[in-house]
Amino acid sequence: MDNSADGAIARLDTNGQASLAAVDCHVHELLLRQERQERTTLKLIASENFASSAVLEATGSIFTNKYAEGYPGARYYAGNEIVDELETLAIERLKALFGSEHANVQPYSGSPANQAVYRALLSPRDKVMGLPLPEGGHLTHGWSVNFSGTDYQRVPYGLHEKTQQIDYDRLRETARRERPKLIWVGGTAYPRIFDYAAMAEIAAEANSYLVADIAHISGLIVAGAHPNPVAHCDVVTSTSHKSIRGPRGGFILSKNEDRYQALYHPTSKYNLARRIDRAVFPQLQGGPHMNIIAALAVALQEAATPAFRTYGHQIVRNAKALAEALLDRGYDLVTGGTDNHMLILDLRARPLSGKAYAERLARAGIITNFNMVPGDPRDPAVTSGIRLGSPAVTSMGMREEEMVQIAAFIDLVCRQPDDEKVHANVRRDVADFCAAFDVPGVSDR
Ligand code: DSN
Repeated sequence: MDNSADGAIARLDTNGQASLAAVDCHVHELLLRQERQERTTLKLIASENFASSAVLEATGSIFTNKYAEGYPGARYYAGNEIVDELETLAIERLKALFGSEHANVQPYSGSPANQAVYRALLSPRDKVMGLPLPEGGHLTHGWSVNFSGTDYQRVPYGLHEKTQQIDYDRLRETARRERPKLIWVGGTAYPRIFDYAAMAEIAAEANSYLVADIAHISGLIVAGAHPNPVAHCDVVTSTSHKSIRGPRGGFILSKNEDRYQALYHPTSKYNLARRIDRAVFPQLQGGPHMNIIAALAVALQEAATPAFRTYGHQIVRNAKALAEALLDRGYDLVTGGTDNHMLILDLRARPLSGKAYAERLARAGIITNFNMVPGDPRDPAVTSGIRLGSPAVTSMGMREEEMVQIAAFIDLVCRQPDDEKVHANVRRDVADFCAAFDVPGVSDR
C-alpha cells in the first residue's frame, strides 16, 4: 500500500472515499491506541463518558459539511431545509425531556453557552454570584482568570465549614446585601444535590436571575436521579457529552419571557428566549456544528428511553458504592460522601499531592483528574484532591460490586505510590477486569 502523502492525496482526489487508515496512517494509529486505552482502563473522570455508536455515527456524518448560520427558517445560506428539520427535532426533543419553554442547541460547548448567558442577561461590570472553583464551581461562574471574573464583578458564595455543602443561609445574606444581577447554581466538583427551590427564593428576594449550570448532571436529571431546575430558573445551561452521553457540545434552556425585562432590559425589543438566541448567534458564534446537533438529537432520543432512566439511577448507586468502599478503607471524602455521580477524595492527610496520586493511578490504568478540595493549601496545578466519577464505568455495565473492586485497585496504588511493580500489576489486573465489559462506541464497532 502506498502510504506516502502524495499517494494518499491522489486516492482522496479520485473518489473522496479513502478510509482514515489509507489517508492518514499516523492519526489512524493514534485512534487505535486511544481505542485500546478506552477498552483497557477505568475511565473515572466525572465529566467523561462513552457516546454510543449511533451518536458517534451522527457526529462523523456528512452533516459536518453544511453551513447553516441562523436558525431554522431564517438562515443565511440556501439548501438548509433538511438541517432545519434536524435542528427543530433536537430542540423539540430537548424541550420535551426537560420541560422547558425554549431551547438553543447551537452552543459549541458549556463555556460558550455560559458566555451567551452573560451576553443575554448582563452588562459588563454587573455583579455575578457563583461557587468558587476550589469549592466546586466552574471557571465561568466568576473565577478570577476567566472572562466572567475579569469583565464582571465577582461575588463568591461558599460552603459551610463543617458540612462542606453550600451554606444557603450565608448565601441568602450575601445576596440580600450585594444584590447580584445573576446567581449561578451548579458546578464541576460538588457531590451533593442542589436545592433549586431555596436558590430560587434567594434569587427572587435579590431581583437576581437564577441560572443553573447542569453540565455534569443533565443525564441524572433526565433519568430522574437529580431534581430538575427548569421550573425554578430563568436559564439552564449544559454540555451534552457528560452524564447525558451525547456529542461534545452544549445547549441552553430558558423561559420565553424575562421576569426582569422592565427592570433590567426596558429598552430591548427582544424577550428572554430571543436574547439568548441572539447572544449565541450572531453575537458570539458563526455557523452551528450541524453534525453535533444531529448527534445531540440521537443522544436525546436515547436519553428518553426507560433504559436510560435505569442507567441514570445506576450511576448514582455506583458512585455511592464507590464512596462507601473508599470510606471503609479510611479515605476522606469532601462532604463525607455523594448524592450524584462524583466523589472528591481529600488527600490532604496523605503524603503526596492530588496530581502525584492521579499520575500514579493513571500508570495503573485508573484515569482520574486531580482536583482542588475546599480549603486546599496547594496550587490548582497540583491540588490535594482527586475527583472520581461513575458515568463511564456505568456505561460499561458495571455495578456496585465492581465499585468495591475499583476501590481496592485505587487503594493498592495509593498505599504504594512509588512501587512501579504494583502499578504494573494493577494495570494488568485492570485490563483483565475491563475485558469482561462492553465499551459503548468502542468495542461494538
Ligand atoms: N472540564 C469540565 C470538567 O471536567 O468538569 C468542566 O468544564
